[in-house]
Amino acid sequence: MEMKKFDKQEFRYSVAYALKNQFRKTLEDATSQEIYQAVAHAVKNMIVDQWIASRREFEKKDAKTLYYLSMEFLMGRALGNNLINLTAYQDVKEALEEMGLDLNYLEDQEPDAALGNGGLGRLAACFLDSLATLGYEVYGCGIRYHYGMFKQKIENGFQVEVPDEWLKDGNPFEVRRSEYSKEVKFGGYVRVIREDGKDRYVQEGYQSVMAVPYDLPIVGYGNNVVNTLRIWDAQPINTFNLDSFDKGDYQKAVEQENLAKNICEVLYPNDNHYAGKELRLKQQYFFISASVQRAVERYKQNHSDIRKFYEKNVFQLNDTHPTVAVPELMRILLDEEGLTWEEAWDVTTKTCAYTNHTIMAEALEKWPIDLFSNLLPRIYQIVEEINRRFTEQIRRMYPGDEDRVSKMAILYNGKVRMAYLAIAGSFSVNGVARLHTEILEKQELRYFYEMMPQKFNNKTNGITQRRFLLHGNPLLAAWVTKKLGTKDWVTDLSLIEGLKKFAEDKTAQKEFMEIKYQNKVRLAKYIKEHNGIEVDPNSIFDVQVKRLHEYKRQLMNILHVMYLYNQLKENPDMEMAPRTFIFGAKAAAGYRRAKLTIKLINAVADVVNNDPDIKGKMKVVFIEDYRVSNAELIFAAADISEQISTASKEASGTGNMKFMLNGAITIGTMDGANVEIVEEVGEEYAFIFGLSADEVINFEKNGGYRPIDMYNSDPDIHKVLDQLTNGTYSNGDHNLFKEIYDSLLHASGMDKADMYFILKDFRAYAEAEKKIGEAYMNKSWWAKAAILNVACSGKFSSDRTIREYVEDIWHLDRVDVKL
Ligand code: 26Q
Repeated sequence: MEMKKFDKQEFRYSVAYALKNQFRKTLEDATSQEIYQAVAHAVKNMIVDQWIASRREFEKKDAKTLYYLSMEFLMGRALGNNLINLTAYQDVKEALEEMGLDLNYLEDQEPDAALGNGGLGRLAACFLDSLATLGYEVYGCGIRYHYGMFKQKIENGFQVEVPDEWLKDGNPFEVRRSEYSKEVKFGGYVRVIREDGKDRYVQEGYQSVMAVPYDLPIVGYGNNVVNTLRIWDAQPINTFNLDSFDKGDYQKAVEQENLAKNICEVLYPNDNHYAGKELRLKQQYFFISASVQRAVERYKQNHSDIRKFYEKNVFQLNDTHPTVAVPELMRILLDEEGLTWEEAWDVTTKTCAYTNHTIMAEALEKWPIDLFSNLLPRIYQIVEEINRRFTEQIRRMYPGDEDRVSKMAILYNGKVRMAYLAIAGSFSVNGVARLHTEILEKQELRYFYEMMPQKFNNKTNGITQRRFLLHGNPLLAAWVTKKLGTKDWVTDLSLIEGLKKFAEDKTAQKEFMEIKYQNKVRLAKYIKEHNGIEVDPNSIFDVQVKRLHEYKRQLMNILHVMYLYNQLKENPDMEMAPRTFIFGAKAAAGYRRAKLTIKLINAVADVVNNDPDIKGKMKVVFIEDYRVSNAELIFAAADISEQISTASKEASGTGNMKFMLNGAITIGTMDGANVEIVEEVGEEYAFIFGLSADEVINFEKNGGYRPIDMYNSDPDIHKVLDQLTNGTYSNGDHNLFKEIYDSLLHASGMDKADMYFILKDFRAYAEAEKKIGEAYMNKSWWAKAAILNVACSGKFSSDRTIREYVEDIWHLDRVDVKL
């Protein structure tokens, strides 16, 4: 691999040039934001030649192209990551120091690109990093939301959502590509025109917008490969381009302008929850239609037989959100390319592949047919025909089994079931961890698995070690390199198992614990600056950071904190290792119970942190605005990783892997990828507790369990629950947390009491937490366990995940880029 050498002089010149050109300023009078922008421009300048060379090389090889279609790309900051992958981080840091500038400080001037909610969006970002690093061509296709994931403020303990103005100062890395703009049509009706004995379908009376792509570079690590994240923005159709029919229609011009304004305005902040909003479907079709149109156009530039489209292109659907790609590709092949239905279906089902990220019923997309067919009339016709043929096929395979047909139909009960459409239209269906895939095959999608087992496969998630170790934890990264005697783990994480032999080495243990301590000091400083709370870096940092959702059971965590506090109040001299319970989580803006849980955490923090009786033995911190950039600091500083979802509910989890890579020990249930984490590191180096997935599923099938019995029989649980309604944490207000209390003890509407088995698992959880306290007293055991966690994290690199996708699903061609 040959890299261009870093030219310090050229870089300094490049920064000064950008400052002058963009802001007509010199270093002396520029603001920090302007200097960041200028540095970013200089870095983009280092990237563009590789970007161009990569396109040329992929084209020369006629490499197969992956389109990773996703409503979310949770990229975080680009500057530091790009420098890391250009292998220029140190050089640039030094060059900037000579100019009197601090790279870390400049990195902090960049807003996170938060075009995603949580796991699914961040997975897409990790995959792009791995694909470029491994030398495969991909276009990440998504939406250029003007407002990403909201910024979270905590006021009086409550979450307040503030708009995320990430584009306010412009985005120095993006390139607008108006030459690839595509028109996208909504509404109207379909007219059938009879032409030479064939029917032609044309959409009329529609409204349309222009989709304009913006490209962001995705830099591979040390290999000159640069891929593209293409995010589409909407622009009103130029009135000059209106159909002669519509010219002078003022009303329509205004409506189309509004449509363009609305479509890309904001990311829906729901994680794992479907809300049937029309605008959301508009967003989906908007970026899918533009992406598919462009993919077909690009293929046709160098290939003549559209029937072989699938040989050079593959579409990966990131959950069901991009599923309209199936009927949209059909539409283009049928209506614009003139293929027969059989030919078009052959191409489509050899091009599309679907990833499922959840089994939570409330997350499944089911669009009302009237909404769907009014917005996308031609697409709906195609879905009807797909459904007609699909149900016919079911009837052929299972004659007389109408029950099965209704369970599998794409159109059912006035709804379009997007997951079923995705499965019917794809050649591959994958889950994101072994347990999750098994549950799909045996429970949620069992009829589909029975009918087409060959489509189903597992791809256990992964994370990129470039961002979450090399960039996020430079001290540990340097130590790993020193101990292994090589930096090759950066592109081959399996090598990290070489650390195993140091797990019991006293010097290594001391060095490791010292690094963890330094990272805890760094996080403590961040918490002091951003939350105004002092935390003790000598205490155990017990951390739960992830989206707030009932199934993730942040509530169980804070109930345990309340329980522990009660114990300490009764017995202030109780021997225990000091603990800092750290939370970070955004709740969907409309998710009342989740927001109330945030208030509860902050209310408990207020009481506990201000109580002198407990002599600093415990603290509770809620970190405001948890996001990719501060996540990097948090993982590096964690001792304990809380992965306590109700078994069977967390498809995989990826935070669990980021903690492990940074030497935190897991307390968790046997859920999602936790199962595989424990398999790698060994059960004795994790704290596993609680119901198994099978047990949970069995309870659910038999109508739940009786939490009221636990309340009546366990005095500690009784006391904690009563504190929710006796004003202990609410200045005497008995009502504030009543909803939470009720959710644990009483069924309501469709919901069973304690749907997520919090009280059922509480004792086991408290026991596991207690073992943590005891284990921490034994410093050498702890260091060994932590080092083993790092050493056994090799499987969880997204490089491994991507290799499996390439091998089993995508079959991409690897490319070398020389400059
Ligand atoms: C759907 C319809 C309308 C509005 C929003 C949505 C929506 C948005 C985001 C539905 C789901 C999501 C996000 C899901 C998600 O992040 N799932 C997580 O995916 C991770 C990567 O595979 C897994 O590790 C997690 O276990 C899973 O929860």
